[in-house]
Amino acid sequence: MSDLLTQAQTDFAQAVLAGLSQRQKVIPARFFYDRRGSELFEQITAQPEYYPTRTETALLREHSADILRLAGEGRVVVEFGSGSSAKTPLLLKAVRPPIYIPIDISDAYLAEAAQATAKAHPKLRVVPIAGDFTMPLYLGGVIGDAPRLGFFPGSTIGNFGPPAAVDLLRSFAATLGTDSRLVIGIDLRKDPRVIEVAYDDAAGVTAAFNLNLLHRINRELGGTIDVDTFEHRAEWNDGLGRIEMHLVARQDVAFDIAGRRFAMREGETIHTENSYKYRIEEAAILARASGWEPMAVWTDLDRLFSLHVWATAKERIEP
Ligand code: SAH
Ligand code: AVI
Repeated sequence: MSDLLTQAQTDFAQAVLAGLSQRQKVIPARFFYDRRGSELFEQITAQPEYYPTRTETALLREHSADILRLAGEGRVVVEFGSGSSAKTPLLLKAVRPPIYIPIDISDAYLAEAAQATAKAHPKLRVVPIAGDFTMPLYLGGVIGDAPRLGFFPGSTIGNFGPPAAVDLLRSFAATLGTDSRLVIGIDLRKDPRVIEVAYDDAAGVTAAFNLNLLHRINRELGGTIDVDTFEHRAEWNDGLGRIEMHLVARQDVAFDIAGRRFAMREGETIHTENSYKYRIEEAAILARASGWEPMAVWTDLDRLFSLHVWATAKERIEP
Protein backbone atom coordinates (compact mmCIF):
# COMPACT_ATOMS: atom_id res chain seq x y z
CA MET A 1 0.00 0.00 0.00
CA SER A 2 1.25 3.50 -0.69
CA ASP A 3 0.06 6.80 0.77
CA LEU A 4 -0.34 9.76 -1.55
CA LEU A 5 0.31 13.08 0.21
CA THR A 6 -0.96 16.32 -1.32
CA GLN A 7 1.18 19.46 -1.48
CA ALA A 8 -1.20 21.03 1.07
CA GLN A 9 -0.61 18.19 3.55
CA THR A 10 3.18 18.35 3.23
CA ASP A 11 3.08 22.17 3.58
CA PHE A 12 1.05 21.78 6.78
CA ALA A 13 3.38 19.09 8.20
CA GLN A 14 6.47 21.12 7.36
CA ALA A 15 5.11 24.35 8.87
CA VAL A 16 3.96 22.63 12.08
CA LEU A 17 7.21 20.73 12.62
CA ALA A 18 9.33 23.82 11.90
CA GLY A 19 7.10 26.16 13.94
CA LEU A 20 7.00 23.93 17.02
CA SER A 21 10.80 23.61 16.92
CA GLN A 22 11.27 27.36 17.55
CA ARG A 23 11.84 28.86 21.00
CA GLN A 24 8.56 30.80 20.74
CA LYS A 25 6.40 28.12 19.12
CA VAL A 26 4.37 29.37 16.16
CA ILE A 27 1.95 28.02 13.56
CA PRO A 28 0.98 30.31 10.63
CA ALA A 29 -2.65 31.46 10.73
CA ARG A 30 -3.51 30.17 7.25
CA PHE A 31 -3.64 26.65 8.74
CA PHE A 32 -6.77 27.52 10.77
CA TYR A 33 -8.84 26.98 7.67
CA ASP A 34 -9.68 23.33 7.22
CA ARG A 35 -13.41 22.71 6.72
CA ARG A 36 -14.14 22.87 10.47
CA GLY A 37 -12.00 26.01 10.81
CA SER A 38 -13.90 27.74 8.01
CA GLU A 39 -17.21 26.82 9.65
CA LEU A 40 -16.01 28.16 13.01
CA PHE A 41 -14.79 31.40 11.38
CA GLU A 42 -18.25 31.82 9.90
CA GLN A 43 -19.74 31.43 13.40
CA ILE A 44 -17.27 34.01 14.76
CA THR A 45 -18.61 36.55 12.27
CA ALA A 46 -22.06 36.22 13.89
CA GLN A 47 -20.85 36.81 17.47
CA PRO A 48 -21.98 40.11 19.01
CA GLU A 49 -18.40 40.96 20.08
CA TYR A 50 -16.93 40.46 16.58
CA TYR A 51 -17.66 43.93 15.12
CA PRO A 52 -15.61 43.70 11.83
CA THR A 53 -18.06 41.67 9.73
CA ARG A 54 -21.26 43.60 10.44
CA THR A 55 -19.45 46.95 10.23
CA GLU A 56 -17.79 46.19 6.89
CA THR A 57 -21.02 44.74 5.48
CA ALA A 58 -22.84 47.97 6.37
CA LEU A 59 -20.08 50.02 4.68
CA LEU A 60 -20.31 47.93 1.51
CA ARG A 61 -24.08 48.37 1.43
CA GLU A 62 -23.91 52.10 2.10
CA HIS A 63 -21.21 52.79 -0.51
CA SER A 64 -22.08 50.42 -3.34
CA ALA A 65 -22.97 53.35 -5.64
CA ASP A 66 -19.62 55.01 -4.85
CA ILE A 67 -17.80 51.76 -5.60
CA LEU A 68 -19.60 51.56 -8.95
CA ARG A 69 -18.58 55.16 -9.71
CA LEU A 70 -14.92 54.48 -8.87
CA ALA A 71 -14.55 50.99 -10.34
CA GLY A 72 -17.06 51.14 -13.19
CA GLU A 73 -19.27 48.30 -14.36
CA GLY A 74 -18.19 44.99 -15.87
CA ARG A 75 -14.74 44.33 -14.44
CA VAL A 76 -13.88 40.73 -13.58
CA VAL A 77 -14.00 40.40 -9.77
CA VAL A 78 -11.11 38.52 -8.13
CA GLU A 79 -11.64 37.87 -4.41
CA PHE A 80 -8.70 36.94 -2.18
CA GLY A 81 -9.63 34.73 0.82
CA SER A 82 -13.28 34.53 -0.17
CA GLY A 83 -14.43 32.11 2.58
CA SER A 84 -18.22 31.79 2.42
CA SER A 85 -18.43 34.71 -0.08
CA ALA A 86 -21.09 36.19 2.23
CA LYS A 87 -20.21 39.83 1.43
CA THR A 88 -19.68 39.22 -2.27
CA PRO A 89 -23.32 39.62 -3.44
CA LEU A 90 -23.20 43.29 -2.37
CA LEU A 91 -20.23 43.90 -4.69
CA LEU A 92 -21.65 41.74 -7.51
CA LYS A 93 -24.89 43.71 -7.39
CA ALA A 94 -22.98 47.00 -7.58
CA VAL A 95 -20.50 46.30 -10.38
CA ARG A 96 -22.12 43.42 -12.33
CA PRO A 97 -19.02 41.47 -13.34
CA PRO A 98 -19.12 38.89 -16.16
CA ILE A 99 -16.79 36.59 -14.19
CA TYR A 100 -16.14 36.07 -10.48
CA ILE A 101 -12.89 34.38 -9.35
CA PRO A 102 -12.90 33.46 -5.63
CA ILE A 103 -9.51 32.32 -4.31
CA ASP A 104 -9.21 30.42 -1.02
CA ILE A 105 -6.96 27.88 0.66
CA SER A 106 -9.93 26.07 2.26
CA ASP A 107 -10.64 23.94 -0.83
CA ALA A 108 -13.81 21.98 0.04
CA TYR A 109 -15.41 25.03 1.63
CA LEU A 110 -14.49 27.15 -1.42
CA ALA A 111 -16.08 24.65 -3.81
CA GLU A 112 -19.39 24.77 -1.92
CA ALA A 113 -19.37 28.55 -1.57
CA ALA A 114 -18.62 28.94 -5.31
CA GLN A 115 -21.47 26.62 -6.20
CA ALA A 116 -23.87 28.58 -4.00
CA THR A 117 -22.75 31.89 -5.59
CA ALA A 118 -23.20 30.46 -9.11
CA LYS A 119 -26.68 29.21 -8.21
CA ALA A 120 -27.72 32.60 -6.84
CA HIS A 121 -26.30 34.44 -9.92
CA PRO A 122 -27.20 32.33 -13.00
CA LYS A 123 -25.66 34.78 -15.51
CA LEU A 124 -22.33 34.98 -13.70
CA ARG A 125 -19.39 32.74 -14.63
CA VAL A 126 -17.79 31.57 -11.35
CA VAL A 127 -14.21 30.24 -11.56
CA PRO A 128 -12.94 29.23 -8.09
CA ILE A 129 -9.20 28.82 -7.52
CA ALA A 130 -8.17 26.65 -4.56
CA GLY A 131 -4.75 27.68 -3.29
CA ASP A 132 -2.52 30.09 -1.43
CA PHE A 133 -3.13 33.70 -2.48
CA THR A 134 0.40 34.72 -1.43
CA MET A 135 1.66 32.95 -4.57
CA PRO A 136 1.58 35.03 -7.79
CA LEU A 137 -1.25 34.07 -10.13
CA TYR A 138 -1.60 34.28 -13.89
CA LEU A 139 -5.24 34.95 -14.78
CA GLY A 140 -4.78 35.63 -18.49
CA GLY A 141 -5.63 32.04 -19.45
CA VAL A 142 -9.08 32.44 -17.89
CA ILE A 143 -9.97 36.07 -18.56
CA GLY A 144 -7.55 37.38 -21.18
CA ASP A 145 -6.87 41.08 -20.67
CA ALA A 146 -10.33 41.94 -19.28
CA PRO A 147 -10.28 44.77 -16.68
CA ARG A 148 -10.10 43.54 -13.10
CA LEU A 149 -11.41 44.50 -9.68
CA GLY A 150 -9.75 42.87 -6.66
CA PHE A 151 -11.80 42.32 -3.51
CA PHE A 152 -9.99 41.73 -0.21
CA PRO A 153 -12.52 42.14 2.60
CA GLY A 154 -12.53 41.11 6.26
CA SER A 155 -9.21 42.80 7.14
CA THR A 156 -7.45 39.57 6.19
CA ILE A 157 -4.55 41.93 5.33
CA GLY A 158 -4.20 42.35 9.13
CA ASN A 159 -3.12 38.73 9.46
CA PHE A 160 0.17 39.71 7.77
CA GLY A 161 2.86 41.87 9.43
CA PRO A 162 3.46 45.19 7.62
CA PRO A 163 6.42 43.99 5.45
CA ALA A 164 4.55 40.82 4.42
CA ALA A 165 1.40 42.90 3.83
CA VAL A 166 3.33 45.14 1.41
CA ASP A 167 4.67 42.08 -0.44
CA LEU A 168 1.16 40.61 -0.63
CA LEU A 169 -0.43 43.81 -1.94
CA ARG A 170 2.38 44.16 -4.52
CA SER A 171 1.68 40.63 -5.65
CA PHE A 172 -2.07 41.46 -5.95
CA ALA A 173 -1.13 44.49 -8.09
CA ALA A 174 0.95 42.19 -10.33
CA THR A 175 -1.84 39.60 -10.55
CA LEU A 176 -4.50 42.21 -11.34
CA GLY A 177 -2.35 44.30 -13.72
CA THR A 178 -2.35 47.94 -14.80
CA ASP A 179 -5.44 50.10 -14.37
CA SER A 180 -7.01 47.73 -11.84
CA ARG A 181 -9.00 48.56 -8.74
CA LEU A 182 -8.97 46.99 -5.27
CA VAL A 183 -11.75 47.16 -2.68
CA ILE A 184 -10.09 46.35 0.62
CA GLY A 185 -11.37 46.25 4.21
CA ILE A 186 -8.94 47.26 6.96
CA ASP A 187 -9.72 47.09 10.68
CA LEU A 188 -8.82 50.22 12.66
CA ARG A 189 -6.94 50.87 15.91
CA LYS A 190 -9.33 51.47 18.79
CA ASP A 191 -9.81 50.90 22.52
CA PRO A 192 -7.93 47.60 23.12
CA ARG A 193 -10.78 46.33 25.32
CA VAL A 194 -13.11 46.34 22.29
CA ILE A 195 -10.54 44.38 20.30
CA GLU A 196 -9.74 41.87 23.04
CA VAL A 197 -13.37 40.81 23.55
CA ALA A 198 -13.84 40.52 19.77
CA TYR A 199 -11.10 37.86 19.85
CA ASP A 200 -12.39 36.15 23.03
CA ASP A 201 -16.18 36.04 22.67
CA ALA A 202 -18.35 34.93 25.60
CA ALA A 203 -19.76 31.93 23.68
CA GLY A 204 -16.24 30.52 23.24
CA VAL A 205 -16.38 30.32 19.42
CA THR A 206 -13.01 32.05 18.89
CA ALA A 207 -11.51 29.72 21.52
CA ALA A 208 -12.88 26.71 19.59
CA PHE A 209 -11.50 28.19 16.32
CA ASN A 210 -8.02 28.51 17.88
CA LEU A 211 -8.12 25.04 19.53
CA ASN A 212 -9.32 23.46 16.25
CA LEU A 213 -5.76 23.88 14.99
CA LEU A 214 -4.66 21.24 17.52
CA HIS A 215 -7.52 18.94 16.48
CA ARG A 216 -6.43 19.45 12.86
CA ILE A 217 -2.86 18.40 13.75
CA ASN A 218 -4.23 15.27 15.44
CA ARG A 219 -6.52 14.49 12.46
CA GLU A 220 -4.11 15.15 9.61
CA LEU A 221 -0.62 14.61 11.04
CA GLY A 222 -1.19 11.71 13.41
CA GLY A 223 -0.77 14.02 16.43
CA THR A 224 -1.30 12.83 20.01
CA ILE A 225 -2.08 16.24 21.55
CA ASP A 226 -4.50 16.22 24.49
CA VAL A 227 -6.38 19.33 23.37
CA ASP A 228 -7.91 19.83 26.84
CA THR A 229 -4.45 20.63 28.21
CA PHE A 230 -4.47 23.87 26.15
CA GLU A 231 -6.49 27.06 26.42
CA HIS A 232 -7.14 30.03 24.14
CA ARG A 233 -5.59 33.44 24.87
CA ALA A 234 -6.12 36.75 23.01
CA GLU A 235 -3.77 39.57 23.99
CA TRP A 236 -3.41 43.12 22.64
CA ASN A 237 0.21 44.05 21.84
CA ASP A 238 0.21 47.84 21.96
CA GLY A 239 3.80 48.33 20.75
CA LEU A 240 3.16 46.37 17.58
CA GLY A 241 -0.50 47.40 17.13
CA ARG A 242 -1.82 43.87 16.89
CA ILE A 243 -4.03 41.41 18.72
CA GLU A 244 -2.22 38.11 19.20
CA MET A 245 -3.81 34.70 19.60
CA HIS A 246 -1.97 31.98 21.48
CA LEU A 247 -2.63 28.42 22.62
CA VAL A 248 -1.41 28.20 26.22
CA ALA A 249 -0.31 24.93 27.88
CA ARG A 250 -2.28 24.64 31.14
CA GLN A 251 0.29 22.19 32.55
CA ASP A 252 3.55 20.57 31.45
CA VAL A 253 2.67 18.57 28.33
CA ALA A 254 4.34 16.25 25.81
CA PHE A 255 3.00 14.95 22.51
CA ASP A 256 4.04 13.39 19.20
CA ILE A 257 3.43 14.77 15.71
CA ALA A 258 4.40 12.83 12.60
CA GLY A 259 6.73 10.69 14.71
CA ARG A 260 8.46 13.66 16.45
CA ARG A 261 8.22 14.35 20.18
CA PHE A 262 7.52 17.84 21.54
CA ALA A 263 7.34 19.05 25.15
CA MET A 264 5.97 22.29 26.59
CA ARG A 265 6.12 23.79 30.05
CA GLU A 266 3.01 25.01 31.89
CA GLY A 267 2.28 28.55 30.64
CA GLU A 268 4.32 28.14 27.43
CA THR A 269 2.42 29.15 24.30
CA ILE A 270 2.03 28.43 20.60
CA HIS A 271 1.55 31.75 18.77
CA THR A 272 -1.18 31.12 16.18
CA GLU A 273 -2.32 34.50 14.82
CA ASN A 274 -1.62 38.22 14.61
CA SER A 275 -4.32 40.63 13.58
CA TYR A 276 -2.82 44.08 12.95
CA LYS A 277 -5.00 47.16 13.36
CA TYR A 278 -4.16 50.33 11.43
CA ARG A 279 -4.81 54.07 11.59
CA ILE A 280 -6.41 55.51 8.44
CA GLU A 281 -3.18 57.35 7.56
CA GLU A 282 -1.21 54.10 7.93
CA ALA A 283 -3.57 52.34 5.52
CA ALA A 284 -2.76 54.97 2.86
CA ILE A 285 0.96 54.44 3.48
CA LEU A 286 0.44 50.70 3.05
CA ALA A 287 -1.25 51.39 -0.32
CA ARG A 288 1.46 53.69 -1.63
CA ALA A 289 4.25 51.38 -0.42
CA SER A 290 2.79 48.51 -2.42
CA GLY A 291 2.04 50.00 -5.83
CA TRP A 292 -1.49 51.25 -5.16
CA GLU A 293 -2.99 54.76 -5.16
CA PRO A 294 -5.80 55.44 -2.64
CA MET A 295 -9.03 56.64 -4.35
CA ALA A 296 -11.54 56.66 -1.49
CA VAL A 297 -11.99 55.57 2.12
CA TRP A 298 -15.09 55.23 4.26
CA THR A 299 -15.52 54.42 7.95
CA ASP A 300 -18.50 53.90 10.26
CA LEU A 301 -19.44 56.63 12.76
CA ASP A 302 -17.62 54.83 15.61
CA ARG A 303 -14.49 54.53 13.45
CA LEU A 304 -14.29 50.79 14.04
CA PHE A 305 -13.51 49.67 10.48
CA SER A 306 -12.45 51.16 7.15
CA LEU A 307 -13.31 50.30 3.55
CA HIS A 308 -10.98 51.53 0.79
CA VAL A 309 -10.89 51.73 -2.99
CA TRP A 310 -7.39 51.76 -4.47
CA ALA A 311 -6.14 51.87 -8.07
CA THR A 312 -2.90 50.40 -9.37
CA ALA A 313 -0.46 53.28 -9.44
CA LYS A 314 0.92 54.42 -12.78
CA GLU A 315 4.49 53.27 -13.05
CA ARG A 316 6.73 56.01 -11.72
CA ILE A 317 10.02 56.47 -13.49
CA GLU A 318 12.39 58.19 -11.13
CA PRO A 319 15.88 59.43 -11.99
N1 SAH B 1 -13.44 37.22 3.09
C1 SAH B 1 -14.22 36.58 4.14
C2 SAH B 1 -13.42 35.52 4.90
C3 SAH B 1 -12.29 36.05 5.75
S1 SAH B 1 -11.54 34.75 6.68
C4 SAH B 1 -14.74 37.63 5.06
O1 SAH B 1 -14.44 38.81 4.86
O2 SAH B 1 -15.47 37.31 5.99
C5 SAH B 1 -10.02 34.59 5.80
C6 SAH B 1 -10.17 33.69 4.59
O3 SAH B 1 -8.94 33.70 3.88
C7 SAH B 1 -10.49 32.24 4.94
O4 SAH B 1 -11.53 31.77 4.14
C8 SAH B 1 -9.19 31.51 4.67
O5 SAH B 1 -9.40 30.17 4.25
C9 SAH B 1 -8.55 32.37 3.60
N2 SAH B 1 -7.09 32.36 3.64
C10 SAH B 1 -6.29 32.63 4.69
N3 SAH B 1 -5.00 32.59 4.32
C11 SAH B 1 -5.00 32.29 2.99
C12 SAH B 1 -3.97 32.11 2.02
N4 SAH B 1 -2.68 32.25 2.35
N5 SAH B 1 -4.33 31.82 0.75
C13 SAH B 1 -5.65 31.68 0.40
N6 SAH B 1 -6.66 31.83 1.27
C14 SAH B 1 -6.34 32.13 2.55
C1 AVI C 1 -9.62 36.39 8.81
N1 AVI C 1 -9.11 37.34 9.80
C2 AVI C 1 -9.12 38.69 9.28
C3 AVI C 1 -9.77 37.22 11.12
C4 AVI C 1 -9.22 38.33 12.06
O1 AVI C 1 -10.04 39.03 12.63
O2 AVI C 1 -8.00 38.47 12.17
C5 AVI C 1 -9.55 35.87 11.73
C6 AVI C 1 -10.01 35.77 13.14
N2 AVI C 1 -9.29 35.36 14.15
C7 AVI C 1 -10.00 35.40 15.26
N3 AVI C 1 -11.19 35.87 14.97
C8 AVI C 1 -11.22 36.11 13.66
